[in-house]
Amino acid sequence: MAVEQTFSIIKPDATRRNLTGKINAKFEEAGLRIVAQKRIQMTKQQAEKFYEVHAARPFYGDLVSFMTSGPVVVQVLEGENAVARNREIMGATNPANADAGTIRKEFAESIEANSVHGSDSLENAKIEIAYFFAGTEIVG
Ligand code: RTP
Ligand code: MG
Repeated sequence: MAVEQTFSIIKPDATRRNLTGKINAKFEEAGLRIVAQKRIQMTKQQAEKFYEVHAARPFYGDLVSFMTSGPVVVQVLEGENAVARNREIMGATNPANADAGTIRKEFAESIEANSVHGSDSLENAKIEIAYFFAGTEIVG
C-alpha cells in the first residue's frame, strides 16, 4: 500500500445541514488527513465540466443544478490507499445500499443528495485535484 491523495467534495445537502465537521471527523477517525480544503460556490460551468463523464446520463442536468444549489467544501485527503479507503468511508452511491457507519448511510438524503463525492481512481484523483487546487494550496 502506498500513501495516496484523493479528491473529496462535501456536497450542498451536507453544508446546508452544517455537517462539515461531522463528515471531516469521519475522514480523520479513519486515518485520512485533510491536506487542503476550501469552501466554494461552484459555477454551472465548473459543475458541468467536473461531471462531463455523466453528460449522457438522464440525471446530469439535475446533478449540475444540485451541485450549484449551495456551497460545497472541496478537499484533498491523504493517507494509505486513500482513493479506495475514502470510497469505503463514503459508502454506496445510494444511501439505501450503504453499509452502517458510512457517511452516506448516516447523512445522505437521497441517491443524488448523497453528501460527499470521492474520486473513483488514482488517475481521476489527480485530474480532479488539479481542477480545484494549485499545488501551493496542498500542504501535507
Ligand atoms: P461521486 O462521483 O459523487 O463520488 O459518487 P459515485 O461515484 O458514488 O456516483 P456516480 O455514479 O459517479 O454519480 C455521480 C453523482 O451523481 C448523482 N447521481 N444521481 N439520480 C440518480 O440516479 C443518480 N445517480 C447518481 C449522485 O450525486 C452521485 O454521487
Ligand atoms: Mg463518481
